[in-house]
Amino acid sequence: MTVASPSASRAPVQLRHRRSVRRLSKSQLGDLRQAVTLAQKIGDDRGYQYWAGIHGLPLPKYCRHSSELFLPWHRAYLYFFEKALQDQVPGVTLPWWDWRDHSEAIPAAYARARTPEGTKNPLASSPIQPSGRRQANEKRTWRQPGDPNWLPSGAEVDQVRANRDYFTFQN
Ligand SMILES: [Cu+2]
Repeated sequence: MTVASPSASRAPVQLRHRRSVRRLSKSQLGDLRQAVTLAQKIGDDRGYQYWAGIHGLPLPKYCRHSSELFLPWHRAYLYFFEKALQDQVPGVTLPWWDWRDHSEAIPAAYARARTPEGTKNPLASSPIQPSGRRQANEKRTWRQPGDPNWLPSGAEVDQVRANRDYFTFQN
């Protein structure tokens, strides 16, 4: 019986790390916006509508909340969504932000309708394909983040992170 073993000839995988949205260079933010813009133009399962629909609109959505799958499901979702964006602009990564800083609910890179150059910001809103709309006049996505002070405090997050039991932690 032959047992497969890892091949030493496999090409090395380049490790990428996600950056804080507040520290993206103009070029990095431009690459992200370009990747989303290009993905928004694709109508099949490589496109933005497909990936956005898994977690919101267009319907139906498949997001897993209130279960032990919350964290692994979202981690995998972001990974594959990022891969779809990298198919448009190689090397682009999804940025992160620490929402314990309640002074800014949605970072400006995502919140502003227009870019500093005056173009439509693809990170702020996206078209919704007609078949995925809840109502016929719902043509673009929108956010409803709520009051940032409703988010957990830094102390509350630290308390959760100190948990040593994964199932208690993720709940
Ligand atoms: Cu979700």
